[in-house]
Formats: sequence, structure tokens, C-alpha cells
Amino acid sequence: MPRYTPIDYDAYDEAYEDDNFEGPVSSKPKPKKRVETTLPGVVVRALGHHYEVETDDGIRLCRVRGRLLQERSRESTLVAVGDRVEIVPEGKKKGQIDSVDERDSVLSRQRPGSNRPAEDVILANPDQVLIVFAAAEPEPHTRMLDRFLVIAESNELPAIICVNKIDLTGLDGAKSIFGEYEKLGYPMLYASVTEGRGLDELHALLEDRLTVVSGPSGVGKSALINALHPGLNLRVGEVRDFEGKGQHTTRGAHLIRLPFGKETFIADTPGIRELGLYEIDPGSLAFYFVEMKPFIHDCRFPNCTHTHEPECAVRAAVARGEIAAERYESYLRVLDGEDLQLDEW
Ligand SMILES: Nc1nc2c(ncn2[C@@H]2O[C@H](COP(=O)(O)OP(=O)(O)O)[C@@H](O)[C@H]2O)c(=O)[nH]1
Ligand SMILES: [Mg+2]
Ligand SMILES: [Zn+2]
Repeated sequence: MPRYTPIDYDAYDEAYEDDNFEGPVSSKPKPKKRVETTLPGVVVRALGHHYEVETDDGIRLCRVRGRLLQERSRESTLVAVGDRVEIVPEGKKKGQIDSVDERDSVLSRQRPGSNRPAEDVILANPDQVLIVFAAAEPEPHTRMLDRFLVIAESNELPAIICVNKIDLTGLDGAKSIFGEYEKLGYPMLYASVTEGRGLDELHALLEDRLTVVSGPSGVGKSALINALHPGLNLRVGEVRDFEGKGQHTTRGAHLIRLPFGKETFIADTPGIRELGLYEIDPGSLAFYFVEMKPFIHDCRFPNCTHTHEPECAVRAAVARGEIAAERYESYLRVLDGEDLQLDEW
């Protein structure tokens, strides 16, 4: 057994994990083997090489245990926001991430400049996306809503559409703009923070899920979340969501635990903002417009882009009014690569 000189904490850790370790050759008594109790938690924020992990006894600042770093695969992010982890607590406020649970779902993108398939996990374990729009102020652009829906569909995330500020238009006014989406089968929620409408339904839809909250700036995302978590005090009327200005340290998404249910989390928008549409294969785009899906296989050409080809079942459905002309227009624009400034939030 080589002589072991404790140098730092990490070395100690490794030494403790070595079952054959006989202890430092010194007169000091052998330190007692620590009994490691781990705590379950959820990663809520990534800060460089550290992570904030929400546990039952609060948020702890954690680093990743050396042993876990060695197990790192090149295929995917080792630890991501949204991961369910086990941590070994250190003191009252810190800990080490000891293991990461298998992910049920991911929001990810391919790592640029990589020659092997490697994904950057922007968010682990998302359950759904809540796309918030306003019935008025700002003027709703359904073209932009269609883009959010494409992002949700291409990531296989169920989407819920929340139309806020119905106090400004009335329910009928809001439905005249967004009714089409109800027909497509998306769950719709009409709300008004000012009048306290729709908040109970929203509460029920979010409970015990991890929801990505997204939508243009000014539609009332922060106001809605404050209404469900009055202690949170997100700034209303500011462009940056969920965070104060001048915080650049956070990478990717940030989770906030809402004070109901056992595991209710919302993720802020940077996660989805980073997912451009540039990665979507034009040949698959129609699959992300839910109403086009049933027609795609009836096109004469299997590689039909539904733009000019003869005997295109999608265009025929548009002509018959079975697919809304506005939605088809959105499809063409996304296909065309039109940049709709999703990042101007
Ligand atoms: N009339 C009306 N205004 C609202 C409502 N919800 C939020 N607002 C206002 O809309 C503005 C933007 O809200 P905010 O929550 O910051 O939007 P965010 O950018 O999506 O987070 C603020 O001035 C809010 O007071 C609503 O239900 N009705
Ligand atoms: Mg906001
Ligand atoms: Zn076609």
C-alpha cells in the first residue's frame, strides 16, 4: 500500500472510497469512515462548475463529485438544470452531486462543432410548455405562436396556450383571435391577472409538473407567476424574466419551485429561446403542424415540401379549408427560414 498523504478534500474523498485503504501512515488516529447519507434534490440553476440544488431543506450550492466527473460520457451533458440528483450534504448550505437520475425527457440541441452526436441539454425532465400570449397589449402575433408550437412539437413537449389580459378584449374577443388553436386540440387557458381569472385552472395545470414558461415580452408571464407565488415578487414590466438585471452567470434555464404540490417547478425562457428553428429539418417541418400530419402521407411524392408539388394532399386540404390558410402561411414562412425574432423578449 503506497504511503498516502492527504492533500485536499478530494483526495480524502477518494481515499475513503477505497475499501483497501489502510489510512495515512502516521500516528494520528485513522479518521472515522463517514456514513454518507444522501439527499434527493433538483438542479435549479447552473453557475459555471457549480449548481444550485433544491432539496427539502433549501437550496444548496453543489459541485460534482470527482467520481461522477470520471463517468462523464461524451454523448450528453453530465448535469443539467432540471436533473433529479442525489447529493452528499456538506455543512448547511453546500453539497456534492453524487448521482444523476435517468432523464425522462430533455430540451436539447446538438453541440455545435462536434463531429459525433453530442447534445447540450438545456433542460432535463420538462413535462410541458406553457406558451403565454396576451389578448391585447402587445398585439398578438399568431405567427409567433406558431413558431413556439413548432419548437414544442419538435421537442415532443405537450404545449398549453395561455391567453392573458382577457380583461382588455373580453373572452369572446380573445376567442376570436385564438379559437383556431382550440380546434387544433391544444389545451387553452384564458386568463386575466388583473381580474384574477383563470388562475385556479393554471394552478391545476402546473401542479407537480416541470413547466417551461415562454412567450413574448410584456404578455404577463411574470405577473401570472407572481399571482401563483405571491412571495416571489418577480419584477413586472421588465423584459428580463425571472431574474434581476445584470446577472450573467447563469447558463441556460433557471427553475423556480412554486409553493404547491410536491414537485412543482417552472423554468424560465432562456431554455427555449436558445432553441432556434435552424435545426429543424425542412422535410419534417409539416409534422410539427399538428393539423397537417394526417395529410402528409397522402401526398404523391414522399419528399413533398407542400409548396409547389402536384397532388399535394396538404395544399388540397388548405384549399378545402381543412387547414387554416394562416397556419399554412406560417408553415411556408418557417420553411423559408424567416427569422421572427423569437429572442426579442
Ligand atoms: N390589463 C392587464 N395587464 C396585465 C395583465 N397581466 C399583466 N399585465 C401588465 O402587463 C405588463 C407586462 O407584464 P409582465 O408580467 O412584466 O410581462 P412579461 O414580460 O411577460 O413577464 C405589466 O405592466 C403588467 O402589469 C392582465 O391580466 N391584464
Ligand atoms: Mg417578465
Ligand atoms: Zn405535400
